[in-house]
Amino acid sequence: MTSDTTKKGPSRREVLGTTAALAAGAAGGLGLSAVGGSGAAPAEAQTRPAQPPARAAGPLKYEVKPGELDEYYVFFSSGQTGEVRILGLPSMRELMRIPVFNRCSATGWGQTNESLKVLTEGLTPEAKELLKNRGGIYMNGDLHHPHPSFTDGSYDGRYLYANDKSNTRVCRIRLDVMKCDKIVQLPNQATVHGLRVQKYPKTGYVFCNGEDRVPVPNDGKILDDPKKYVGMFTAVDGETMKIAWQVMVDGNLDNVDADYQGKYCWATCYNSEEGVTLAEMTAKEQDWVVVFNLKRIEEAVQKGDVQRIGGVPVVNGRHGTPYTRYIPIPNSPHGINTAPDGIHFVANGKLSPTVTVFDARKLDDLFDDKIQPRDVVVAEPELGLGPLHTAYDGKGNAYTTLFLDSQVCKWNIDLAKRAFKGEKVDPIIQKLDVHYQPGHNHSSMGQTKEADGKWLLSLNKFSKDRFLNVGPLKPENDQLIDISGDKMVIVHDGPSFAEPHDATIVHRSKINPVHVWKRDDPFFADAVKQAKADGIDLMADSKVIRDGGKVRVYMTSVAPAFGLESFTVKQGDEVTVYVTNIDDVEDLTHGFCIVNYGVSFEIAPQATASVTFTADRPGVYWYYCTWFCHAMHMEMSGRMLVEPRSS
Ligand code: CUK
Ligand code: CUA
Repeated sequence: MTSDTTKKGPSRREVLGTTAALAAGAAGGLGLSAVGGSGAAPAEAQTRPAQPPARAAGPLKYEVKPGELDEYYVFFSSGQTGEVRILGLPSMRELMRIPVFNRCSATGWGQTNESLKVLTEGLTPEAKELLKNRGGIYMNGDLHHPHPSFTDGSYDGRYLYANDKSNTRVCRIRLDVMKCDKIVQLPNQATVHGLRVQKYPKTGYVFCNGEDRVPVPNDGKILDDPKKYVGMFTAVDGETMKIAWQVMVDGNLDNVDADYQGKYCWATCYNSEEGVTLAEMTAKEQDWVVVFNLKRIEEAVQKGDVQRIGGVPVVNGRHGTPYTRYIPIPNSPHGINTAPDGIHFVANGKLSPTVTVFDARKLDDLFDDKIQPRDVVVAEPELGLGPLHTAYDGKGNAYTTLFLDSQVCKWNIDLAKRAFKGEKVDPIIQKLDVHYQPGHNHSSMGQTKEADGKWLLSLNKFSKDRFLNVGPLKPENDQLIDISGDKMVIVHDGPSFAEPHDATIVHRSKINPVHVWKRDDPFFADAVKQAKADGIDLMADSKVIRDGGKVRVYMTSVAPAFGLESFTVKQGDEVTVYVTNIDDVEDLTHGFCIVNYGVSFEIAPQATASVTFTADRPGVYWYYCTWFCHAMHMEMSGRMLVEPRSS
């Protein structure tokens, strides 16, 4: 794969692809730009027209002028950066970052008491033990799959869920304030990769694929004995963020998606060999899609037909049990995507040039053993090399990324089914070069029953020559594609830092965040409670409360002043500073930073935030506001005076 990427000249395929696009451009009245801007590896640069290519004249407007707002929110994962990013579409401007599994210097995520509660309360006992001498929190995350909550088959604007592959956690972000409010670590599981949510009747469950197989419990008694390793699937309750149940499976689960009926979810599953080396994992010609029967699993949990491991109910869902079915498909599949028609779902071949199309209406019969597993397959078109993920336009077409071919393939589900039955039809409608090596792709509202067929994002793993050289570490390249016409047209290249795997494109009508915090918000309820116990009115009082060796410093912030111009503590005190932003003005955020003390955090309008630290160095330490808030912002400061310990 890598060699294909690194020495990619103008291959025969590219030349062919360009020719095809030229023909298509002429037919569709699309100008040359879609071609001129694409496919150009460095060696080809000289043959490019001297003039920059004109903008694609796709039918959709994609320029968002100053003062105009985007039509869609895009929730981007950030891979190994560990955060969630919000983009506007079609402008592709980055609007905000939501820290989740990372530490954030600007907001104080990972340092404020409010964030530490979120980051620590859902850890397993084993992780708490591990992190005891490491500050209590993981410093890294690998966030792959962000998916908003559903009601009745479409987004309801409540929450966004995402996985951390690196430390087996699942987070929830509140879409009213765009902050993470819950993180749970999954027991009995090593890595959580695929994550999708229940679409109907609502979310409901958050489905979490365990990818790596490990011993359960993983306490060192079993080591190099892979036959005893266990693969696990988890359903988290999206309301309580507690583990609802787990299912023990065969193989390694990769990606997952759910139906539109609330009956099933399905996951791609590789390593049916259950090996631990690359050669072992890819030895067989076949792997599976695993289908989970939600009702049967719930009944088993209710009846107690479970083992309790690590405090959660675990159902045995291996081959031959009533809870799952394993449908054979070609070796090492990757993405799995439910179509907005509520009927079809597609597993992407990765090592196989095919995708496999299933009909969800046949699953009842499969679970009643009236048909064979492969009878659920209704098409298996060959699309090209390295199919990874598929998106939909709601008009019967599918768009599959071809990693090795560096293309997006548009194909028609109905034509693929007819070809599968033996008719002489070609399901492939168009192949478009993307730059380069796409992973996920996403269509506007395409993961809901309200798919609108307007935009497609191709999240490409390599950017190479597409941007100014920034050194050996290059950005990824996210390309915006207009799919509203007969032909796909690339209209925008967007660099992004490591590494948006996945994204969700949500129409702005579905999301309605607040402008200022509500004072009774649960996010800082602990601070409000403590203040009440100390007789403090957070909206008015700035005061120091001494409680033995603990000192609580309460102060307001209102542009351009903190409620305290100085406060005094003793060396060795455990100090908690609570800052309440009493400004009630949209966009008027303050920050609180103590110089040389490593303390810094954000306080948005009407919020309270706090940090606890030990005042272990005596001296004068200025604190200042980090968020430019006023003409006198530079003067928004004060002094912490730390008296030396009297010996
Ligand atoms: S995975 Cu990254 S390209 Cu983690 Cu969704 Cu397919
Ligand atoms: Cu407050 Cu700057």
